[in-house]
Amino acid sequence: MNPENVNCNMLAFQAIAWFLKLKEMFISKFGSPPKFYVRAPGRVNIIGEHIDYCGYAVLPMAIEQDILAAVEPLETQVVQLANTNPLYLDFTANAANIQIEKTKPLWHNYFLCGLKGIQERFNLSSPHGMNCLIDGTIPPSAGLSSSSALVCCAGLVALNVNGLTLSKVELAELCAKSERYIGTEGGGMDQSISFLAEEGTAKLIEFSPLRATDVKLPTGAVFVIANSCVEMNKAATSHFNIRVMECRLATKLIAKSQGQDWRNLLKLGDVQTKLGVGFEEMLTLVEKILHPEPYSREEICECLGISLQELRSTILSQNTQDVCSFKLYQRAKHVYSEAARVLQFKKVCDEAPANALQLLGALMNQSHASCRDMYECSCLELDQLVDICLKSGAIGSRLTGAGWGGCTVSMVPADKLTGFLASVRDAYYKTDGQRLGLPKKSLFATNPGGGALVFLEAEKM
Ligand code: ADP
Ligand code: NG1
Repeated sequence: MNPENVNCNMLAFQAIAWFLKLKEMFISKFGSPPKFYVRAPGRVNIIGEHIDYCGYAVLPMAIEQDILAAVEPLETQVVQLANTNPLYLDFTANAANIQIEKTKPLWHNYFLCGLKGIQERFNLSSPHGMNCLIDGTIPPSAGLSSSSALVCCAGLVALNVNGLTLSKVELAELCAKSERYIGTEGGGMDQSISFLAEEGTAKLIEFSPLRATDVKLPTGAVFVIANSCVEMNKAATSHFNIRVMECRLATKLIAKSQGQDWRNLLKLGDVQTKLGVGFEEMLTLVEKILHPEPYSREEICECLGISLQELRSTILSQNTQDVCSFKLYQRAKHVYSEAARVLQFKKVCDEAPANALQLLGALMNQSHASCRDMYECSCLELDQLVDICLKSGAIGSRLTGAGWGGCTVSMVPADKLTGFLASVRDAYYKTDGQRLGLPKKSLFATNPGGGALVFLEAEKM
C-alpha cells in the first residue's frame, strides 16, 4: 500500500467517524436518526475580488472545509434547527412563516434564507418541516464563505425535504438571490462555486448567464490560506454594501455622461457592455469622467438630476441610507483593472508559459495592492500577513473574499512549502498570544475540492 492510499484511508476513516458522531448527536437531540445528509463547501477566491456584483467573472475554487447538515423531514411544518457548536443556539420556526432578521443576524437566519428561496421558487403553500443538525468547519467571517455554504446547504436541504429537483446552476442562482434576504448585496460567486465546483480544478465563474469553466492551476505551486484572525461579519456592518452602492453610483455617472439609459443600469459591467469597449477604454473613461475626491450625496444628485429622496429610495440600500460621501473613481478603477486581471490569470493558466508562476504571482500582488489602495477593503493585519507571506517565499499573495479581515491566499512554489509554513507561523502566529493556539487551523495548503452533495443515510459510507 503506498502512502497516498494510506492517506486516503485515513481521510475516509475520519469522515466515517465524523458522520457517526453527527448521527449520534442527532439521535440524542431529536430522538430518531437522520434520513439524509447535505454538504456544501466554502471557497477561496484566487483572484477577482469585489467584481462579481459588478457582473464580472471571478476565479475561485472550493475548499475541503464545509457545512454539513443531518436531516429528518417531518410531516408537520415545524423546523427545528440545532448546531454542533454550542455558540449557535437552537432555533424553532414554522416553515410556512419564515421571518429573516437583517441587522446583526443570528446563524439560523442564513439557514432560513435557503428555505425561503426554495419555497418562493416553487410557490410552496404548505412546505415540509424538518429536524436538522448543522456542523461546520469553515472559519466564520474569514472570507471563506461560511455564510454562503450555510445558505447553499439549507437550499439543498429544503429542496430534498420537499421532494423537488433543480439543476446546480438553478440552485446556485436561487441561493445567491436568497442570501440577499440577509441584507448584503453579494454577487453570486460563493453560491456558484459551492454548487458548481469539481475536485481538482479551479473555476472561472461567469455571470448572466451563469457558467463555470475549468481552470487548470499551474503545476509546481501550492495555494496556501492564512487567516489574519480578524473577523469581519458582512451583514452586521455596512462596509460591504457601501462598496456595492459606490459601484452602482459610478455606473450611473459614467452611463449618463455617455448618453446611456443610466436609470436602468446597475453594474459597471453593464455600462461596458452597452459601450462595447475594452477594459483600457473603460479605465480611460473613469479618468475622464470621475474625480478622485469623494462625492457628496448632493453632488451625485446634481450629476444625475435627481432629489436626495429619489437617491435614497431608488438607488441606495437600506443600510447605506445615511452614508454621506462616496468614492467612485477609486472603486471603478479597481473593478475594471481587477476584471482584466482575472482574464489575464486564466489566459496564463491555459497557455502555461515557462514564466507562468511569475506572471500569476504578479497579478495576485497587483490585485492585493488594488484592494488595499483603491477599494480600501484590506486592514493592517491583512497587509502585514501578505508582506510576511511574500517574505516567506510566496510568489503572489493577496486578501481573499470580502476583506476588512479574514484570510489571505498565497501561491507558493511546492518545493518551498515546508519552509514557508514554518516562517509564516513564526512571524505572524507565534508573535501574538491570541493567535498562538491557532496556526494549525489558520494556516493550511488547499487543493480544489468538490461541490455540494446530498447523500442518503445508507450511502454515506
Ligand atoms: P463569511 O465570510 O464566512 O461568509 P459572514 O460574516 O458573511 O462570513 O458570515 C458568517 C456567519 O455565518 C456567522 O456569523 C454565522 O452566523 C454563520 N455561520 C458560519 N459558520 C456557521 C456554522 N458552522 N454554523 C452556523 N452558522 C454559521
Ligand atoms: P465573502 O468573502 O463570503 O464575504 C463576499 C460576497 C461575494 C463577493 C466577495 C468579494 C456574499 C454572500 N459574498 O464574499 O459575492 O462579492 O465578498 O469578492 O455577499
